[in-house]
Amino acid sequence: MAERTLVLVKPDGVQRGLAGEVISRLERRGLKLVGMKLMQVSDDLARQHYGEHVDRPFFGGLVSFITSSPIVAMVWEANNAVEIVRNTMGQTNPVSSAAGTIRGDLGIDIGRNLVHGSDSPESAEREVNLFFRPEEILSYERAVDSWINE
Ligand code: DAT
Ligand code: MG
Repeated sequence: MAERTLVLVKPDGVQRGLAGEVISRLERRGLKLVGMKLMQVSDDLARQHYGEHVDRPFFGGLVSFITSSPIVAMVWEANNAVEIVRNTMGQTNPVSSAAGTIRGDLGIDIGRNLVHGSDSPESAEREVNLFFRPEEILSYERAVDSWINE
């Protein structure tokens, strides 16, 4: 099975009307959408999701931001999905993100960087399981698949 990764359009992305833009870029890249929902992140889920950052000075702001307004949570599938999504998003800080990336084209501030993407296959598995039940992730064929993967 191809690799899966968790992508979130964060509250700033949804509020700015950029959820479709993010989805469109990932679709055009060739990844397959296998799970998606609009949701309000609870304080508990936010703390679990960002657990690795609990001791960082920005942790409180990160949790209050991600819980401040709805997000779009998605699971995307491709060979090397984690790395491809990270490259499509750009660097954590939009200031350092290349033009052509989501953050480099659409963002200004590290605390409003529009999207989340898992940083390793291990993180992806943990995060997908935090946000999705198994039955919310679908397997299906696309007619274009053989035009995307040799
Ligand atoms: P990424 O989202 O690129 O995986 P990360 O996991 O290091 O980055 O951090 C999670 C989020 O926390 C990031 O998207 C924005 C915020 N953040 C990271 N470093 C920060 C900093 N120095 N100041 C403020 N917010 C920060
Ligand atoms: Mg991260």
